[in-house]
Amino acid sequence: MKTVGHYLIESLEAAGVRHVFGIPGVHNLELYRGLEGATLRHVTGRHEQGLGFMADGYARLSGRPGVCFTISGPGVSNITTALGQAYGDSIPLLVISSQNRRGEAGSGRGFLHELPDQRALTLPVTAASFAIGEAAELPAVLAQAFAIFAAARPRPVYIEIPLDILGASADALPLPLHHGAPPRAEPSALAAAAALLAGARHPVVLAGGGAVHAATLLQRLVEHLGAPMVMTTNARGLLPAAHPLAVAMSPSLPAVRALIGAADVVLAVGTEIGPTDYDMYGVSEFPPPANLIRIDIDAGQLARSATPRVALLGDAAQTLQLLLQRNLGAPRPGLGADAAAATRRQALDEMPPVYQGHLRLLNLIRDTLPDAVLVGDSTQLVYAGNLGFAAARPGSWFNSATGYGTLGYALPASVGAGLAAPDRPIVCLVGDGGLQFCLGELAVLREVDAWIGIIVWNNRGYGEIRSSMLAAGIRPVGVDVQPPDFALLAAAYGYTHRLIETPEALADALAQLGRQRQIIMLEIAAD
Ligand SMILES: Cc1ncc(C[n+]2csc(CCOP(=O)(O)OP(=O)(O)O)c2C)c(N)n1
Ligand SMILES: [Mg+2]
Repeated sequence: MKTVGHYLIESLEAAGVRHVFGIPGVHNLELYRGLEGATLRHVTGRHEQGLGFMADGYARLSGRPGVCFTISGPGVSNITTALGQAYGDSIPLLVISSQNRRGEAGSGRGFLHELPDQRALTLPVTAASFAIGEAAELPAVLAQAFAIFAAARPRPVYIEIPLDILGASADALPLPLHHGAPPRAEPSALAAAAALLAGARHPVVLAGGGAVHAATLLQRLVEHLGAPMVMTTNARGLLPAAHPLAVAMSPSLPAVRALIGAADVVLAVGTEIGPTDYDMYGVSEFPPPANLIRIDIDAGQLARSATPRVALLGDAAQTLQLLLQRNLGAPRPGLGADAAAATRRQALDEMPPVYQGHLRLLNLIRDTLPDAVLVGDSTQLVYAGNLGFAAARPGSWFNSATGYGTLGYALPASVGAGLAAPDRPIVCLVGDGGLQFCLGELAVLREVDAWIGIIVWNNRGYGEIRSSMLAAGIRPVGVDVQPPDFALLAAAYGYTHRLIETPEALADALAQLGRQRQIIMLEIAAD
């Protein structure tokens, strides 16, 4: 008999899924029966939060949804933080969990893992959340999940399946359909956008995480228009670091704001224009540009944060392609290069010296390992990077300091990123505090043959919060938390550890990492 567990694995394989991140338990055993003989590779985490972060890092680099298996109850509550980060950053995740048997779930009698309404718990952090009541519902529910990933704003989807259904027969179930194409921008709106851009004398492009798959098209467009391109955290690298039109700097910075403010037309592509990028310190709201054109796959998002004069509802790549087929005036590639250069200089000058130092360190990492993926947590080095780090290429800079802003992300997300891009070294940027949130996932690095340098920014506590307390006139309390001995910790897992005291030592260690696949922890003693 083919069970629902088998059927799910078959459906995922048919959808092109190659990795699944999971933790088994008595409730989801039937999912694991389905794995026997499958081509899917199962990666076991040490905590469900870690599973979700792994799947997130995997999705960002592979462009495919990250898939997780969890048990009912604590498996689901543990993974919701990772769903929150993925929801905030529009990352496609599919979480499949078990639920108590029909009739037992939510009865209040105290069955193992009983959590009355798992769906309600996941609803605020998913694009869609499904509680399966009959096996026959599965083909349509899976098809909806795949349609969201293929044709809508990519965000997490949650599906729970009672354990009596997981073990039931699926002989009669058809494989889910794959359907759905993203919305296509209206010709009249495209014409209006093209006319505005063709007449622009000082255009600026704002690129966000929704444009990560459209790097080549964006480059063609900004080069045609001569438009400086401001990249949010999730868009870093869409123009290469040294490109004359690249402004890999936060639109929270006054100099970048001034550049955008002086533009006569602003084209925003796949960006929420959200506060964690555009008003990082909550100082003053981003002033909406007067002549704004927005491209977004989410109709609701087009109307949020800044009302555009022209709204183009569609996938970023497809819409840019359509726009490039229109008359955008004569090419004027050099137009905005001086303004972009002046903005970069001024924004850097305005930054506090300590951030400038952090940026030099990040540049050293990039220049020593140009192929590396820098995966960050919420820590001081990463904040500086989000303000002004120019990534070498797309898929080279992402972290959890924006959006939901959770600690603990970087280490497990590095595991997922490494699985999706096995030929690129990963540099994990994490604070001593953040690393302790998901410490258990260190074990997984060996199991997946990771190629990784974990840079531990050790300032012996919650440094950024310590500074915030001092700035707010609060005597620091609860922030000077003792880190473990990282050398012993690395040894416990069988990894190399180096205490890094100079930039030269960091460059040397990273160059070695570049030459040889290895797992190494590089501890930087920070102030
Ligand atoms: C889950 C979670 N809990 C608490 C916070 C609040 N928080 C933000 S940064 C930070 C300090 C983190 O310390 P560490 O990782 O050592 O980085 P540092 O600031 O010292 O560079 C804390 C506690 C958070 N962002 N996420
Ligand atoms: Mg710290």
